[in-house]
Amino acid sequence: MTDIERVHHRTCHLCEAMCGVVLRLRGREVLSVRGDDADPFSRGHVCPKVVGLKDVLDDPDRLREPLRRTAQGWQTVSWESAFDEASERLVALQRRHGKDAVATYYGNPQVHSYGAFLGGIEFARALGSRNRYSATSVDQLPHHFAALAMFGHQFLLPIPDLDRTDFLLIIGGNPVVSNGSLMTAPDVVRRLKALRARGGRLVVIDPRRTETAQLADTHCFIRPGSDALLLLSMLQVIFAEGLARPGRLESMLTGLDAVRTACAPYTPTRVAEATGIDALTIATLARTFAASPTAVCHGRMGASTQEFGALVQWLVQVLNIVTGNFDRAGGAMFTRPAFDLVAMSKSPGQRGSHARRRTRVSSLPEFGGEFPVAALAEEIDTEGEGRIRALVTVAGNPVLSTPNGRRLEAALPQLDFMVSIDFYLNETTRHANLILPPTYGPERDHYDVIFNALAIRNTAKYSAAAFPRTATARHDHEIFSGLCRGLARHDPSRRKRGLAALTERWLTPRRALALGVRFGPHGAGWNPFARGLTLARLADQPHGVDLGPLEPALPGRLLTRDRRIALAPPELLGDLARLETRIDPGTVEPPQTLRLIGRRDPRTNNSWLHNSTRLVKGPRRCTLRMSAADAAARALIDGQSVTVRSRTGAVTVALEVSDELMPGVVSLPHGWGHDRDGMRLRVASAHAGASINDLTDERYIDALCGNAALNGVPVTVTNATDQARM
Ligand SMILES: Nc1nc2c(c(=O)[nH]1)N[C@H]1C(S)=C(S)[C@@H](COP(=O)(O)OP(=O)(O)OC[C@H]3O[C@@H](n4cnc5c(=O)[nH]c(N)nc54)[C@H](O)[C@@H]3O)O[C@H]1N2
Ligand SMILES: Nc1nc2c(c(=O)[nH]1)N[C@H]1C(S)=C(S)[C@@H](COP(=O)(O)OP(=O)(O)OC[C@H]3O[C@@H](n4cnc5c(=O)[nH]c(N)nc54)[C@H](O)[C@@H]3O)O[C@H]1N2
Ligand code: SF4
Ligand SMILES: [Mo]
Repeated sequence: MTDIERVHHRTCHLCEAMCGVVLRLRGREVLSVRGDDADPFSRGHVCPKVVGLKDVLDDPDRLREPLRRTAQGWQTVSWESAFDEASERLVALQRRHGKDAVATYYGNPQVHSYGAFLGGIEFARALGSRNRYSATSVDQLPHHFAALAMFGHQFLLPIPDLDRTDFLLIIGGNPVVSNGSLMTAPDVVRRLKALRARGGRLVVIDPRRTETAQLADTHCFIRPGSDALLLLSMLQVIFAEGLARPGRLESMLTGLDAVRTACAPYTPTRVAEATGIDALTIATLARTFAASPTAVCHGRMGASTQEFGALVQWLVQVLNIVTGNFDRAGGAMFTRPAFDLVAMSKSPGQRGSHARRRTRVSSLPEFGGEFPVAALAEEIDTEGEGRIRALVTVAGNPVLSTPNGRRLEAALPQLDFMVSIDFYLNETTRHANLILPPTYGPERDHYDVIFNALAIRNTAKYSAAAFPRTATARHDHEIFSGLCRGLARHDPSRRKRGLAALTERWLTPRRALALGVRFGPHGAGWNPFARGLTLARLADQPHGVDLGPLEPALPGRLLTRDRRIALAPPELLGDLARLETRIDPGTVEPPQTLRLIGRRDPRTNNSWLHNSTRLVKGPRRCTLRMSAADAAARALIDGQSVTVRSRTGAVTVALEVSDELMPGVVSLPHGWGHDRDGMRLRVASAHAGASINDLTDERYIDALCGNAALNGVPVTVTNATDQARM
């Protein structure tokens, strides 16, 4: 049996693009991975990272059994004793200090596995702590914030209709490298080229001339953090010149006049200096956007993880709406996914919430039941009633991925107990008392409950596991249920009885998925003879099914109380006062200050693919890029070692002089810094790099929603060898 070669089709789970892949297998071995030409959505496309499907699977450093930290080092333990110890300790700490004494942090890959996603919801419920954190608040929280305020649900995220638009304005996104975000679009390069081939235009606003900017018709440098000013001023031009034409949307809006009034002071001349974009360019951009037959503005990471992220994501949609480019082909549209999370979470409590409570130390607002992760370290290391005593991390590496990682790193040993669900002993999990390693991608079945909902076409695909998990391995959801069972064992008050207990046992993630698909908008429903989707029918279509382009969905899809789009939510209008301080010439910085921004590389995936030799080999990637003018002003030369300093720390890296960078801005990729003590990732340690989040600042946030401002951090850069003299 093991000699026989098989072919297996699935979806790559590594990023948001959902590429179809073909694995050639022999037994449990993956012989090769390539793109699936028959996948109607990705049409054979894959990126270099796809080898991560095989390399992580085969990685000798990948954990395969639970580990327990002892005075003598790491010891393997059985699953049952790991579940028992973890739940006993968690229950004991919660009894003593209250349920909130145990915090959770869910990282990015959790949303790339439906089992981890659905199981994670169950576990959080069983734990009952309000101290919940996730990668959302170092990523797309401003999108959820704007969606809740404008459309009435945190997950009603408008997606750019990439394949049909005539004008794509990208603010702070680099899809050519990231493969698209909040815009699931496999083979995005081909789609961007197709846009230009059909006479459309691509405009990129970014402080770096990125790989995407290089494909664009126009690229404008912008000073980090000033995008809200740019958008306000584009809107000012559009209103002042009578170019606002919301069309059929007009009857579905509230607040049009309030927005017009709010934008009025932001003339292009007034914001030109603060944004670094001249007034004529701003006015022309506004006019061309408004005049285009269809157009769509898409703001992503760089526009989100900055001081005014929520304002930006709001104004992006205001721009789309007032120009009539919303809920219509070629504009920003809502998806209608086969597993429709929005339809399933319509109760007021599930739609999202803001500032129902605040963090203990810095009073940061809750959003959607979570606190901003920028507050995690101080909630652990600040003494007093309500301190976090224990932490459960899932699929995350917050020491490298959240602002001021050094502070979090120092805080973790102060915990009484820590559990990590992860198959790597990484910069974060090495502080855990117990590490519970789940199965990896191809070992489990797959359906994208999140990314199908963010895709530029409605699609659905279910992939079986490439091979069954081994008897000693556990899926994420099995780990969660092992922990839930343990919590109930050690605390009988959490035990479910009767129907609730039966439902809990019966409703596995797979059954929840199957029900969601069957009763979703494309589902077969109760009738076994009806056409329409079921999980079983999807399983028979290993390349996935195309459910067509995005379709207008308004006003039906809106979940605001008055069923209208709130164009001028008071909390966002109110935040303009904070922005106003940024155009004030009184806030000029010392001339040596530079603004630090992030960067992604085609061969990395946040912090966790650096243990693949194939992916990390080649030229050094963790370099500080700086414009020639800034380098000359500091007498720095290409290739030399430089020290970058911020309020929170310093790192030393190689300098790369590059004409890509706007003068005054430097860029360092995130996810590196694998030189921490006690690391076991052999390949990654040899390519350690430095962590940008040793420089980012937990106090530098978007004060409205609490998202970390990872971009635009003030830093200084000096010759590393000068250090001794300073
Ligand atoms: N290869 C690779 N692909 C990935 C990932 C990865 O690590 N590697 N990570 C995945 C994840 S988790 C995500 S969320 C997505 C993110 O996908 P993208 O949003 O496309 O992310 P980035 O490539 O970081 O692009 C952000 C851009 O914003 C710019 N920027 C920084 N500050 C500002 C600013 O103030 N204003 C403006 N206008 N621009 C600014 C940066 O220069 C950068 O080009 O990528 C995903 N895909
Ligand atoms: N300065 C700066 N910081 C950033 C960013 C930036 O652009 N600049 N980007 C931010 C963004 S967009 C994101 S999403 C975050 C990501 O930050 P995090 O989500 O905190 O971390 P990752 O680096 O994605 O690490 C994921 C971990 O999950 C594990 N893992 C992988 N698959 C699975 C699985 O199926 N189950 C389990 N249990 N574990 C798994 C991996 O081994 C790895 O340890 O980083 C953020 N941090
Ligand atoms: S683009 Fe994303 S989904 Fe496609 S192969 Fe690369 S990592 Fe996988
Ligand atoms: Mo992300």
